[in-house]
Amino acid sequence: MDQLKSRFNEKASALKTEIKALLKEHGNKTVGEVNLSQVFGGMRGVKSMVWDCSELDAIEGIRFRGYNIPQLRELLPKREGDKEPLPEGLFWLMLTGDLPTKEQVDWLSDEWEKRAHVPAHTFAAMDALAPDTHPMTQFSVAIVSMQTESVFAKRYAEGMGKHEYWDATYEDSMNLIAKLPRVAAYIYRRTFHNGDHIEPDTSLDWAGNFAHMLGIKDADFMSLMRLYLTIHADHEGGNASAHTVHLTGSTLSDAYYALASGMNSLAGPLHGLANQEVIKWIFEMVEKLGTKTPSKEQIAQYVNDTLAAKKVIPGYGHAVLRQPDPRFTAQKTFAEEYIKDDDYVNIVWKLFEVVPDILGSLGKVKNPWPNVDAHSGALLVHYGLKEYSYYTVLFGVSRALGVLAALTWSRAMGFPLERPKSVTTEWVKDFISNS
Ligand code: HAX
Repeated sequence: MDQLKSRFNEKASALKTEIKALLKEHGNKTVGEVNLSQVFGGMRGVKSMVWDCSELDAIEGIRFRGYNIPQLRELLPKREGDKEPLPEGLFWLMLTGDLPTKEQVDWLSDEWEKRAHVPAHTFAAMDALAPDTHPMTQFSVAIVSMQTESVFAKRYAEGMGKHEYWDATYEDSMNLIAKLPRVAAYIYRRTFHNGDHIEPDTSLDWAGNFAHMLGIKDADFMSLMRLYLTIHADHEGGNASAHTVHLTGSTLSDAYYALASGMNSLAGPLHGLANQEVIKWIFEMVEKLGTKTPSKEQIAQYVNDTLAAKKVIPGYGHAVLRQPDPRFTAQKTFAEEYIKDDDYVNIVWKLFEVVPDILGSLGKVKNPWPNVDAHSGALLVHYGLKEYSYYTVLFGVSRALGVLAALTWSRAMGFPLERPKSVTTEWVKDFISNS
């Protein structure tokens, strides 16, 4: 058993015993009530699943195993000469609850490199898609096509017992994460660079190698990718992509099916696709106003025009957060440190000064502040990655870390098939008249 798997097994076995005892004694305790607005309103705030890898607070933002983003930036191991955390370290933290050492992270980089082989039929599946297929569609197809490699599916067919589910899911998760940079870079080069692919550089870490295969030759872009792939990884369990992976996985669909489901969910404009929508909307603003240095008044007018057309302001608002997203702030801090005077970054910062007041004045938007997607596009454009339909794939590569760590936990805890109750409007009317 490898060192991460054995560490995980120790932690998971102990927690499973603890949960069993806890449920035996307190299983009937009520943790909250559900009102009709929540039933009709996307289940906001309904406590209905356990997700130990990260936790979201409306004001404080995300914490991964208790650590917030500035702490992760400081405490997670880094590549020599770089200031940004290695995403390998976050995966170790989410899976074990412990901050890893540099040696443990280096071991994980090597382990993922060993598992990175992508089957030939996956490249063929991507090549069979029309060149203008959206990159998220290509990503989802590629992930499902790799299901042929699933250790879980193979061992299930051979009759594996329940006690082995976590082990097979761990193997699938490690293998899948290892393969994603190659697949994602292939999609980028295929779609935007005439299929001029770049071979992996095995001397690099997971994120660094991904940046290398994308073909953007700037050391600061590698640093950005390390930070980007760290901060997008997880946002507790209730967000759409995480919850989708959890739901699909609960049927004992393997990690490949579960991750592909989650990616299809991430591809919606109210969720991960918002990162492409933000920069598209900013490009259209620049085009419409005829300047890359619009005044705050011009920006405010453009924002009001967007709202008058009954559209949302992409990159603003959140179902849980009630403050600027710390992931937005982390990217702003990165831009302050690494990027001097960039027109698109400046627009993002001016939007931050203008949009919250406008959204707040509508009286219905619960969170007028920027979310993670408000900033990422301007950083990518700065380094030359301007093809915005690709942006959600970057988010997806990162999100895999969190949702697959959580999927491994779910199988280790033996969480059952998820099956909430739906009601009809007729039932609701009867309920009201009888209450
Ligand atoms: N612009 C305009 N109106 C907005 C808005 C925004 N950015 N955010 C919320 N509203 C509106 C809602 O559309 C809703 O209007 P109606 O009552 O007319 O339908 C009202 O304000 C109340 O919504 P809410 O309770 O504040 O927000 P929700 O929890 O329902 O939705 C969303 C949260 C993120 C979907 C929402 O804020 C939104 O659409 N934002 C823009 C898209 C976006 O940036 N999505 C990415 C979110 C982060 C993420 O998941 N990244 O991957």
